[in-house]
This record gives sequence, structure tokens and C-alpha cells, in this order.
Amino acid sequence: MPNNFALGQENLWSRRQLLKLGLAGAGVTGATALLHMLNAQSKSIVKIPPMEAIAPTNAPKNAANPMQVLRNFDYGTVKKENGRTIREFRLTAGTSIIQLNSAVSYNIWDLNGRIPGPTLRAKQGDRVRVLFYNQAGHSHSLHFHGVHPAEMDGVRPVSNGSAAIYEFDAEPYGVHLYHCHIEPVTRHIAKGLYGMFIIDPPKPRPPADEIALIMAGYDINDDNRNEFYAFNGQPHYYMDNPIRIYQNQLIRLYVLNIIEFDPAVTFHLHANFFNVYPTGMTLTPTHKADVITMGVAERHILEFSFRYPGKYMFHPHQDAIAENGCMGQFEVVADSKNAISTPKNSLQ
Ligand SMILES: [Cu+2]
Repeated sequence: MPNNFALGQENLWSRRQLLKLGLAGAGVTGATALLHMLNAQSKSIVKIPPMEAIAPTNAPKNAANPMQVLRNFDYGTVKKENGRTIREFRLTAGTSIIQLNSAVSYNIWDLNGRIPGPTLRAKQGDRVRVLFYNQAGHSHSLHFHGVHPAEMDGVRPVSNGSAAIYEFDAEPYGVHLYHCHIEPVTRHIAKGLYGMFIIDPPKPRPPADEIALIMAGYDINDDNRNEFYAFNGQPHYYMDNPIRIYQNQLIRLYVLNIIEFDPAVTFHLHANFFNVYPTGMTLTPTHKADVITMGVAERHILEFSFRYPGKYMFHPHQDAIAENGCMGQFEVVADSKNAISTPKNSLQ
């Protein structure tokens, strides 16, 4: 289609069409839920422990809700056009206030009412169509990492109240990202306009408990330094609400570092080593590690399983960053079928 660029509200994208798009949103949600269900069925071998979600704040609706980021993948609305699979995603930029701790609230820009934005997921070779509607008060854009024509690069401003369509082929497979590319980009990213973009390989990876972790920072006083850090939007959330996983089950972490102002951070997992798939662009791991260094926008797939039940922290090994919010823990739940003796038991 020829009009794959920023569209003025006045000309190609009428208010009626936008209203229609908004109304169609309910259908999209239903289709997405169905796809989640189908996906869950195809991976029924994977077991997910029940988790109790504690709301990050008392607010009735909070844009930062790490529970909804953790295992939630947006597969879009699937269509067939001229024999090709089209995955259509709808992203609306808005504004929210999040509570960083009991005393500090902060204005952010959200995508579909959340920070980070939805984790979009396609298969290599799909045609991806992203309908972007900007209601966030300033000009924004969506720039996708991956391979696409220049006019799809998402660096042109989409003014408030306007919409844009980005369309390109999903390639190459890997774990990627998208973010706003309006200057100052540091600020537009740090205030929330980013998300993960996963492209699955033609032959799916083996079943695993798949988890998205996005490391981000908050510069609340505009001094180009971060005062708070978080996994999936909310400082310290996974320390207070450990991510429950099953013992001996393969865990596949999709990890993205989108912390602005700090040149690089590490990701460290306690009491274990993980297989590293750099940028998710290999099907076999390149090496094992328990600490990996990640520059800004760098991302990887990390795979592991835990041998012993218990709680294990994960965090950047820059401990000041961890102590200011970028810290969490896994709670490994014993799988009775595969239960093994712990070291404590073996000493008895
Ligand atoms: Cu922006």
C-alpha cells in the first residue's frame, strides 16, 4: 500500500476511520486472547505456577504493572492478504502518572495504557502492519529495530492527534525493540515510549516458560541521570512479588536493556548459569555465563533452569542500579514429579 507513512489527521485518516479503528479495538482484544489461548495450547507442555499479583499502587489503573508485561505477548490480528500473513498491531500513545515509590509519582508517556508498551510478536516472514495513533500531547513516532525500507524507519514526527502506519516484513528473527525516535530521544524513551519486538524463527524454539524482562531507568529531575530503575516498569516490584517458576523447567528470558544515561549495565542471575543467544539471532547458544554486559538497546535470549527450589535474585551487577529499583527474584517452586533432594536434605 502506498500510504505507509505519517498521515495527517485531516487528509487520509479521517476521524470516522479513527473511530472505526477504536471500535474495532474490542475485536482485536478478542482475537489476541484467542491467539494467546491457541499459543498456550500448542505449548501445553509448559507449566506456569499461579502468581498472586499485588497492585503496585492503590491507583485503580496503573500504567506500570509488571505482571501484565511478564508473560504477555501481543500476536496482533492475523489476516491473509494476497496469500501472505499480515500481523496488524494497534498502538496508541497516551499519558499516565505512575507511582515510583510511596512518595514519588512521575508523568510518563504510555503505549496502550502501559509501560513498557506491548511485547509485539511475529514470525519471520510475516508482514507486520503497525497502526500508531498519537494521543500523548507531543509529537512521537515508532522506530522498529530490524530490516525495513527507509520510509518505514519511524523517525518522522507524528503530531498529537495524528496517526501513522508502519509496514514491513518481519526479519530477521531475534529479540528486538521499538521506541519513539523524536529528539531528545533519551527523554522520549526514558518517559516510556518503548517496547519489545520479538520475531520468532520459522521453526519454533523448543517449549519453555517464556518471560520478558525490560530494564529501564527514570530521570525524574531532568539531570540526565536516573534516580530510579525498574524491571518491566515498576521499581523493586519483582523483589516484593517474586516471579514463580517451576524447578527443572526450561526458562527462556527475553531481556532488553533500555536504560538511558548509563552507558551499559550487566544482567546477573544468582546461583545459576544461563545459555546466551546473542540478540536472539541464533538457535544454538554461543556460551554460558552468569553475568552478561548489555549496552543501551542491547537484548538477548537467556535460557536456564533451576535445580533447587527457593528464591534467587537477578539484577544488574552495578549494585547502585539494582538498589535503586532494578532488582527482582525468581521463586523456584518444587515440581513434585521431578523433585530432587536439596543439599540440606542430602546432609541429613
Ligand atoms: Cu516520543
